[in-house]
Amino acid sequence: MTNKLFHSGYVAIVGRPNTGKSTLVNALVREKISIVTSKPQTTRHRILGVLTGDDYQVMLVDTPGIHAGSRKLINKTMNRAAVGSLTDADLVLFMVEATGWTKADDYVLERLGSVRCPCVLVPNKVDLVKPKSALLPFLESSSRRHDFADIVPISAAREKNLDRLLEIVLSSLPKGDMLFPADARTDRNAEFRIAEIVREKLMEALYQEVPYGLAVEVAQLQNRGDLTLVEVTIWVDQESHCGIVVGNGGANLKRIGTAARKDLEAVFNNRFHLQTRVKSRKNWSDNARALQQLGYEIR
Ligand SMILES: Nc1nc2c(ncn2[C@@H]2O[C@H](COP(=O)(O)OP(=O)(O)O)[C@@H](O)[C@H]2O)c(=O)[nH]1
Ligand SMILES: [Mg+2]
Repeated sequence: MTNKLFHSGYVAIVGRPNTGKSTLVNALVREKISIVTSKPQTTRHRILGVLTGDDYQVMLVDTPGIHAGSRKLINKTMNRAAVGSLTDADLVLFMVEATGWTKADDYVLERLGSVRCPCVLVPNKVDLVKPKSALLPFLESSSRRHDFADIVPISAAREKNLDRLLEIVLSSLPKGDMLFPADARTDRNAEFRIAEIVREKLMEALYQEVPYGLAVEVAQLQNRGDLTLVEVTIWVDQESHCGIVVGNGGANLKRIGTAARKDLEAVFNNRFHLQTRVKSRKNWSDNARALQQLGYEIR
């Protein structure tokens, strides 16, 4: 039976790559749910951040950035995951950068045309708007682009105006039951989150095309009281990238492993022993079977 006083619903967070969608989910849930780097196309999956209050539960749907271009299967899969999340959303937050509207934002807006639920425009990174007086004209011109239910400028990284955004999110929720336990913060399991944290460190440390050809898989996970033992396999899609990832005398991989371990220990509140191995699998990002094995939903 539906609890009359309880509200719950899905809020899809969409936008072109790099606008700060994952940063927003982490800030609202107050935990690292989704990895963040300065590189576009960091988020590859649809990831839920769950925020529960006394009388509500919001499922914040972090999505891969919607983008034109690459025909690789992984890119199509990412776009489909993002656009698919719009179907069952009760509210859409469309994130752009407050520093300026781009063609890539138009591309996303075209895909929002058929969405039935209200769409709130969320211009992020207001801290970067210079001079400050440029914000108002940006908001005015943006409001003419679509019939937005509201426009809420924020800084996700500096946690500016998130209270106002949360108010709007909560007021949009339909009556509904709790779908996740009250203490859940995400729908993703430990293996997924561990692999993602390692991928975040890899993406930050590597350049050019190497980060985009990476996948991380947890091969072994063992809990021994206050120590967690993890073995991960890092997949690259070209043999020549193995050496780049490992670095001179293994220096790169060591640095990446140390950074990942620190984060894992903070997120899971436990000690970690992390072992990494690099393997190559040619063109995995364009291979349906490989993608499926690595947890991508191919439909
Ligand atoms: N200056 C500034 N940078 C931000 C803000 N929010 C996110 N970023 C940065 O923008 C980059 C992309 O963020 P991310 O959350 O991964 O974007 P996503 O691709 O949309 O998920 C990262 O370097 C973030 O630190 C913000 O409010 N201000
Ligand atoms: Mg992201």
